[in-house]
Amino acid sequence: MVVPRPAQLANTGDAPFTLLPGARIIVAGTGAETVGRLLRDELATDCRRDLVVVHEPPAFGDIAIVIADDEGPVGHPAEGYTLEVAAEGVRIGAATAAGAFWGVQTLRQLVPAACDGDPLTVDAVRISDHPRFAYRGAMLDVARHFFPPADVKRFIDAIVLLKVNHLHLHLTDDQGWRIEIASWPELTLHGGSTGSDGSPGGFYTADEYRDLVAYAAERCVTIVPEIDMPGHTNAALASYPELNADGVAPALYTGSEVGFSTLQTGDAVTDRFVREVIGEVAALTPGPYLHIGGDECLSTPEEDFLAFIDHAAHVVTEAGKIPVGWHEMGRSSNLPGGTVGQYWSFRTPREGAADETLSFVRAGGAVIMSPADVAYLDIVYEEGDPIGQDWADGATDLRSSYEWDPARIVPGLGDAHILGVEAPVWTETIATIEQVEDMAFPRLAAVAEIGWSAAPADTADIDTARDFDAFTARIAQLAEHWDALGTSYRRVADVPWPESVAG
Ligand code: TNX
Repeated sequence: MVVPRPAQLANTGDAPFTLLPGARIIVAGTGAETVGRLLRDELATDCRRDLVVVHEPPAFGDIAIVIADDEGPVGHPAEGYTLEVAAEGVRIGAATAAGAFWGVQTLRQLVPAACDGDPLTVDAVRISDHPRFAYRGAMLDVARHFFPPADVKRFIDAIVLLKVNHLHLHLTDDQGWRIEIASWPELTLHGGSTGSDGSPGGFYTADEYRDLVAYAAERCVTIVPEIDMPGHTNAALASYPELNADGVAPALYTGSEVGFSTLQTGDAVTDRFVREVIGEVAALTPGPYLHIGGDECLSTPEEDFLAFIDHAAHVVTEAGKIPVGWHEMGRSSNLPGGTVGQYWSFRTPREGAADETLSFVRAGGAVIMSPADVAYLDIVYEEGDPIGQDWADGATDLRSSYEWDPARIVPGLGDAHILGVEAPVWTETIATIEQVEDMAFPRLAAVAEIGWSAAPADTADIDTARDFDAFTARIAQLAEHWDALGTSYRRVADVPWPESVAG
C-alpha cells in the first residue's frame, strides 16, 4: 500500500521483517551513506529508533542500501530501485542515490505509522519500481506570500515522501521579489518588503537560497527558480524607477490582479537588468533549469512580448541553463532549441494553448503538464472554501485531481515529449505553511502518482481507467504517516480516513 503505486509489488507471504534492537543500516556504493543517514534520521523521527549507519557486510535483521551499476531494475538506472523485505533483513538496491532514496521513501510508507512501540514489523514484500516521467514537480509561490527557508524545507520533506523530485519556486511577482540579487539590491530591500494582503514580505539571501538548494539536492529534489518576466514585475518596477518608461516607480502592490505590469522591452536598462538577474540566479542554481515565466503579459504589446521572450530565453541558454516558460512563450517561433514549456490551460485545451505547447516540441523541447483545472492546488476543494481560488472551472476535488492523464490533453503530445507533471500552489490567498499543506495534500499525492506510476493500460476513457477507490484506500494509509509527521492535509470526502488521529 504505497503512494505513488509501485510498478511491481508482490507480497511474498513469507514471515515479516522485525526491526530488532541492534539492527543497523548497511551502506555500500557511491551516495549510499547520505541516503542511509537520511533513513536513520527518518526512522528516528518516524519511529524513535536509533540505528547506526555502517559500511559492513549485512547481518540478520539489518537494513541494507546498495548502490551499484548493476543494482535496481534493469533498464531504469536513473531513479529505479528494488526493495526486498524479508525476515532476514531489508535490502534496497539501485544504480543511483536517487533510486535508493526513493526506495527509502517506499520503505517509510511500509513501516507502520504508529511505530514507536514494540515490536516493529513490516510485511514481507518484493518491489521493483521506477518512474514513468523524469519530472515530478510541485510549485510554491513564495512571491505572493513569503515562506521562510524553514517552511520550504518542511515542504520539501513532505513532497519527497511522494517521490516528487522538482520544486519550482515562483520567486518574483507583482507582490514581491524574494531572491537577493547583488547587482540590484533594491529588488529585495524594497521589492521584497511586502506581500499579498499586506503580509510582511521577506526574501532569501543568496546564502539562504544556496542552503535551500543544497537541502533539496541531498533529498534528490532539483530547485527550479522562476523569475517571471516581462509581466508580473511590479515589485521590480517599484524598486527601480529606471525600469519604467516614464522614469517613475509605481507603488508596491498587495492586491490579487494579474496582467497589469510589464518590463519596458527593448530598453537598454531593462536589457542589463535581465542579463544580470538571470546571470546571478543561474550562478546560484546548480540544477539545469531556469524558468522565466512569460505568462499573462496582458500589458506587453505582442511584438514586444515575442522579441523580449526570445531574447530572455537566449540569455538563459548563454548562462548555461535550459529555459522553462509558461505555454504562452510558445507563441514565439525563435526560442532556443530545447526550451521547456509548461502547460497551464485546462484538461481540454483552450485559446491556442495546445498549439503554443506543441511549439516547444517543434523546437526540440519537452513539456511539463500542469492543467489548471486538475493540477492547480490553490483551486478550492469545494465551492465556497474561504482559502483558495475558483477561476479554473470551480472546485477541484480529489477525484478530478486523479482522473486525468498528461498524454491525453494536447493532441499530438505523448509520453515521449512530456518531461513530466507539476502541481503549483499559488498563494494569493494562502498565508501559512499549514495552509499550503492543507491545499496540497492529498491532491499532490494524486498528481505525484500520475507522474510516477505507469499509465493505465487503456487511457481512452481515463475516468474509468484509474482505480480511484484503490487510490483512496492507499491515501488513507498515507494519512497515518502525515499524522505522525505533523503534515497538514484536508480530510476530503471519498477517503476512508483513519479515525484514531488528532487530524
Ligand atoms: C494564474 S498560472 C497565474 C498566476 C496566479 C494563478 C492563480 C499562471 C502561469 N499564472 O499568476 O497566481 O493563476 O491560480
